[in-house]
Amino acid sequence: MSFISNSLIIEKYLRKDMLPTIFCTGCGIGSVMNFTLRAIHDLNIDINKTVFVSGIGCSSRIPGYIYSDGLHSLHGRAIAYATGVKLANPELKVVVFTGDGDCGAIGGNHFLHAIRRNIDLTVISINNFIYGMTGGQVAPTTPLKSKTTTTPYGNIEYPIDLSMMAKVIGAPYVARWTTAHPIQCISSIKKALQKKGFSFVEILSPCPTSYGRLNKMGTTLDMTKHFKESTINIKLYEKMLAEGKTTDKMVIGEFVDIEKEDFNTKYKKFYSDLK
Ligand SMILES: Cc1ncc(C[n+]2csc(CCOP(=O)(O)OP(=O)(O)O)c2C)c(N)n1
Ligand code: SF4
Repeated sequence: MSFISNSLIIEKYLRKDMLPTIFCTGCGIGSVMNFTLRAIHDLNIDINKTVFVSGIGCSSRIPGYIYSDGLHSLHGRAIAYATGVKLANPELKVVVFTGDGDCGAIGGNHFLHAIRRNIDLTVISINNFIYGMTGGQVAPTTPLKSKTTTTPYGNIEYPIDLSMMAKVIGAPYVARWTTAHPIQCISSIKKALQKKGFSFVEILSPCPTSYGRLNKMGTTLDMTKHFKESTINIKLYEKMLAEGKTTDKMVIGEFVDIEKEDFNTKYKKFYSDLK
């Protein structure tokens, strides 16, 4: 567990001239940034050899606040830029922050193929079930019946499950938690940062301004309680399934943790064998 204080996190890792952040009061994005920096601190990772990459969205603003090299790129293209960074300099640790829209809609293709290639990236997807930055439009992760500004009577499209997508395509590390699970988030981000290959951590996060307000979910505290009540750990879920029971709750936990040769290692071996 991380024992560094918030003020030390700010002192050591943030660009103070960029503060305060643009995040609304009660938004979960700041918590995800905090979890990531705690994981980096605990692992003693050299921030000067780490590049933070993002697309466009509220969640994609994170790299701008971290005192390190970063790329705030185009909507949906964070993973494509990150792939370029990793191929150009395999010594760098490359961390992507991506919204659920950025990752699963416009960037879905890059997400899929980076997993398929097993590029050594840590991708942290902040899933607030909506397009936060542009005013609360429907996202590919918006649950059925949920209200957004483009589905004022409720969403009728089935949502995609980003973590299950990452699992079936073959990512060697996949976990999903919520901002109501800080210890688990930090622990999974640490595992993801140490994994050689594509690691994916999805964090369900409150957007009180759009998703919460439109769906009458109350304050951030209410939304946080809702995350605890509406999720079930994979271990418990599997036990339930074995007993022939089922649940509507969203499954959270660690879904994959395996070893699998990453693209850069394969590439290096392939060309040295040709010589
Ligand atoms: C090519 C392109 N299309 C659309 C947009 C408009 N746009 C900016 S952010 C965004 C969605 C943001 O939602 P998400 O990725 O889930 O991130 P959040 O803001 O919720 O963190 C969209 C559609 C854009 N900037 N560029
Ligand atoms: S609009 Fe939503 S996601 Fe964006 S900063 Fe505000 S609360 Fe966070």
